[in-house]
Amino acid sequence: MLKTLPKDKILITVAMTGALVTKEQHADLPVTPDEIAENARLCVEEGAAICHIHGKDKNGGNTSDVAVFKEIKEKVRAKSDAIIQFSTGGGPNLTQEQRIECLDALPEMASLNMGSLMRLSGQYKGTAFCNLPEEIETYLSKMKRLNIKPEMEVYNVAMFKEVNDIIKKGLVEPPYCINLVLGMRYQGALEATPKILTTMIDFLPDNSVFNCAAVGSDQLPITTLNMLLGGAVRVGLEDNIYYNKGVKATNMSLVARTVRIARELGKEPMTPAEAREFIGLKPL
Ligand code: KMH
Ligand code: ZN
Repeated sequence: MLKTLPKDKILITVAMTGALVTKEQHADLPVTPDEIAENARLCVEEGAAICHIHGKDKNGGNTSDVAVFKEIKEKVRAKSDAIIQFSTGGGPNLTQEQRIECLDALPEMASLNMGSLMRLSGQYKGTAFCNLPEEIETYLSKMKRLNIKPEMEVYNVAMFKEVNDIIKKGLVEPPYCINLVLGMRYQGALEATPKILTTMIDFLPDNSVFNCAAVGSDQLPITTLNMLLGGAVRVGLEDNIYYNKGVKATNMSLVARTVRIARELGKEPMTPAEAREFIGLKPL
């Protein structure tokens, strides 16, 4: 059986910064550790429990610098009790060896990408977002050693093979946090449609807590559908910079809208403490 959320609860992740959005595209994108920490505080106030975080260098580029991740962690923790989840997807400029380095800053959770996709646009067109089975296992064993809970990022049904393999090998503990990422413009990624979301849910292993991220204008309808189906919701500027057509969002406005919709459906947002208990993290 899936570990669906209690009917009266919603669990919200905010993906605040991402790898691909720039300050030029969105002036309010939080990039520095101070900006990320303040956004995290405000998003938790609005109802987010988990902050998914990418690190940036002084020029706004993706970085693997552990010192940056340590500073982010310290500053976020000083302002809120958000569950801190670092991205090991990093960004297209980073190597496998670099992407894993953020784990040394000891986040509570980290993303774990469950297979490979091909980039289709921009400077990195034709280069793979590469996550081979042995690389997934390397990431996982470091997470296990450092007591960091993985959130498995699954972009298509083929990636459930990797999910099932690591479960069979006992490399990941239940409940399994799985983020269904739909609508990425990469070859091998699936569209964000209701049919694809429900199909992906059919493939989830028992004891999964399932989250959903959907890109661009699909974020609102598809994450709302996931909420109705007993899953968690990921919103934020990493996946979508618009509140509605032509109107820029902020991380806080996207979280606040999710909470309003949830409340109309009789659901209250889990606090970070409640979310820690639900997904099996140690209390702070
Ligand atoms: N933006 C997607 C690539 C990661 O950072 O590791 C999903 C993601 C994965 O957030
Ligand atoms: Zn990310």
